[in-house]
Amino acid sequence: MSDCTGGRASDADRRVDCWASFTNYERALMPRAFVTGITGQDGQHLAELLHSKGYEVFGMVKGQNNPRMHMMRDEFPYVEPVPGDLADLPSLVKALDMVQPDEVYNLGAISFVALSFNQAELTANITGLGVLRMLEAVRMVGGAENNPIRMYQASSSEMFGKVRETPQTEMTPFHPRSPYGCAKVFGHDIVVNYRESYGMYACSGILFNHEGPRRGMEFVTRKVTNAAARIKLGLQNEVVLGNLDSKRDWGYAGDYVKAMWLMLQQDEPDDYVVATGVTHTIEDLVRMSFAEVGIDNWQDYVRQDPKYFRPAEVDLLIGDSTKARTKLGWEPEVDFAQLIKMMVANDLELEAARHRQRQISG
Ligand code: GDR
Repeated sequence: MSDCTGGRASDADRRVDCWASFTNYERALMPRAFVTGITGQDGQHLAELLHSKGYEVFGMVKGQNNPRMHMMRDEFPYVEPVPGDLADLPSLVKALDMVQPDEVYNLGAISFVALSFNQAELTANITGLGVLRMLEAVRMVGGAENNPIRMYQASSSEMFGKVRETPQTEMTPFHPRSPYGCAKVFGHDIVVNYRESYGMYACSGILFNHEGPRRGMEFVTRKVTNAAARIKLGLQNEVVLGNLDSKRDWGYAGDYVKAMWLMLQQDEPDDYVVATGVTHTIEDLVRMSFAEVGIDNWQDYVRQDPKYFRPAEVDLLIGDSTKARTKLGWEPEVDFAQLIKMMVANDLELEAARHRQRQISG
């Protein structure tokens, strides 16, 4: 047999560069991961990580003719798409029954906080009740006793909201400030409840903001780094933002998915804060992104519009990830300045290439 099999804990670290050479027998021995939210930023990073560790990766795909699947097929050919929807329990049961996963990573959600104010019921259904449905599906497929399926739930620092203490730890009480935050609190609490009630191996990662070149344009980091690049290239005149005073603990998504995987390799399931421990204002983000493209007078390019302010804001987030660092041995490798540099460089290259393409095609 090839020496490429992964497996939990001790041997799961081996890299796999020989995917195509696996026989069906070898594939049957590989650990299997089922991931919701596979087409999102974290899903893509996690797919890469799991593949490098020798997993067979199955990604849940929602809806008909999902356009993001074309991107997945081209960039992540090793991910096996599986139909399913967090709003539909029978589809989750069917998906898990077919995949028979060792690990489930529930990353799927309505994840844009601003949108959750306009689509509160949908957010509660997918981001909140979707977690309950996934837990039920895991119980139904894995069995009520000695369930072998391990589950990771993507909890969020948005649960801390109007923070009760600084920095925030696993013990900090929640005070969510958006329908998204409220739905995440339900998801978090129901994971704890199923773990305590049924002995399930289910963990929540309370991840603080995590970004990178794959971040969607609706989130403030990518909106700003992309605007700085486009302004530098003469493709845009200004960027319109909301609150510049709120503070976030921003890390790199590529670092954070490693913590997700580590949580499922422990002897006992538990919940962990994943954060850098450093906080910055949105204004810092803007100033540093513009400086990266050589523009010091960023104020001349930024306009504020009330439409980007939220009905209730989370003013300050800063996480204490001592537990993840000591128990999981997890450390972030990319700091805020490196993160901005990486994102701006990516946006400069992307926007310049798009511009050249537009010129060629007239
Ligand atoms: P957040 O991320 O709400 O923290 O949730 P986002 O980048 O959307 O906002 C961060 C802060 O920036 C302020 N802001 C703006 N935000 C956006 N999107 N657009 C703007 O124009 C703008 N101007 C100012 C916001 O008011 C806010 O204070 C993210 C998501 O990924 C969640 O899914 C995840 O759970 C948490 O991080 C951890």
